Amino acid sequence: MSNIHPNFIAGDWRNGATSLENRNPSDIDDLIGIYACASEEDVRSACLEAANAQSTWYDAGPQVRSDVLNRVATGIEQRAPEIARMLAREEGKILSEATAETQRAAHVFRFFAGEALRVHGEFIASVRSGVDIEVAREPLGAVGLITPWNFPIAIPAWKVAPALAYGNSVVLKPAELTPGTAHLLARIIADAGVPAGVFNLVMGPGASVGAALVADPNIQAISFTGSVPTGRAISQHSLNGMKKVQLEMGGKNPMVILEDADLSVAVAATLNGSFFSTGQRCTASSRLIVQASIHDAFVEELTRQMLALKVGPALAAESQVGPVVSQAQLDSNLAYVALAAAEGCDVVGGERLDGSGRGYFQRPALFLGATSSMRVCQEEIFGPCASVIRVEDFDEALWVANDTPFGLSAGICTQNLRYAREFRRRVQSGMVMVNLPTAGVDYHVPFGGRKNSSFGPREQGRAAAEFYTSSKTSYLFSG
Ligand code: UN1
Repeated sequence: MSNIHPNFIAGDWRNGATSLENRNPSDIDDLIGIYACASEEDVRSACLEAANAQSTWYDAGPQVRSDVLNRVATGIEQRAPEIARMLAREEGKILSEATAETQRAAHVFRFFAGEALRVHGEFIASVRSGVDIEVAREPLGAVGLITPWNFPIAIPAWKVAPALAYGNSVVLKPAELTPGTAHLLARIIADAGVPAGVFNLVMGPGASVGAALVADPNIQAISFTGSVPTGRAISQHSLNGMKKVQLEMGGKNPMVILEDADLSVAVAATLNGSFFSTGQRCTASSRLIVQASIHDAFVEELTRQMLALKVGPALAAESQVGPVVSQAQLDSNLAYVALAAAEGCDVVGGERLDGSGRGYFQRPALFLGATSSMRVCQEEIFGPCASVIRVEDFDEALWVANDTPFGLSAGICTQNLRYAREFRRRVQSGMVMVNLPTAGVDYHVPFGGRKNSSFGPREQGRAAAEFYTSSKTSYLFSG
């Protein structure tokens, strides 16, 4: 396959100096394509062109921006089968999940096509007579967006769409493991009539391409989703350059099961939250905090359903759980399975499985008999593994739920309104789910967390305006 999928810079499709192979984690003998890596010079050029093009895009006005975003949504819908296949093939999500994610991306673009028409300001009476004050929202300029491999179209969509809606220009750096989906999205954005330079795609490793983007003086803000160490490094570099920064990082999300829970609701929510998408979601439920009186019944039913999950190639119709994304991630997951046993847990599942091709398959795992201070209960694993912690009552459950450096999403299964309300009020997380999986969020409401999970303004919904705009307070005296 000699065809290299190029970067998109200043309206041109440009090959980089080097390239990367994109392989299928369901079968690593399947080469999906070869994707260009941007050089430092490419990144510099993309950032400069983005900065130069931004004011034209802003001046074009809300109708033009809204129309373009609507065309992107339509383009995604029209090419949804192709995008979903690519997503499943390069990331390993099963096809139904990949299809749902693709639809979500189209919805996000439609939502922000509407938001482009609803940029609000404020008029405030001055304390001085004859003076009027207006607070307006303006775009930031050129923004750098760095996205992870686990949602290869939804996360680019929920960063690119608001950035463009509010009049910014964009340089997108997708994860090096999943450039194919981002590349298809870039083609759709280019075809939707975005002026040259307003949207740019630079592919390649974070250490070179991402770092060059973060350091570039033409970039006013960075929005990043990924790991805590990378997020921390990005925030420090952004601070040096006085860039605005938004970080979405890890989770160690609790799912509390109280004794009055509807068992089938609790098991369904947990199965989904812990193991669907191979557990590769920052919103995955990785700590199952179960009241003693329901513990055995819950664990028995969850174990039965977990072991019945069909793990297999992402594109096979019968698969319910696809492969782990990469060899490195699989090695890390298997090391955590060994660690759970070493820390004293009773491990169910978790072993490497042979698929039909050479893929990174792993059986989902439960770590029974865990306690909150164990490393497997404190560190994000990012795989199909969940620890089960037995607690006596609601107060202990809440304490354990909050005993983590993360605070993204938190779930509780109960039919008791008092406990549901108390949990909603006192759990230290950005999102709370009652009788629902911790993962799988709506696309039109704020997304984000507390502690090590997030930094900066929330993403998605109307909250996205906080990050992608800057407020300007103007005073007018007419004399
Ligand atoms: C979801 O659970 O629907 O990387 C979205 C992640 C999150 C997105 C989760 N930023 O897993």
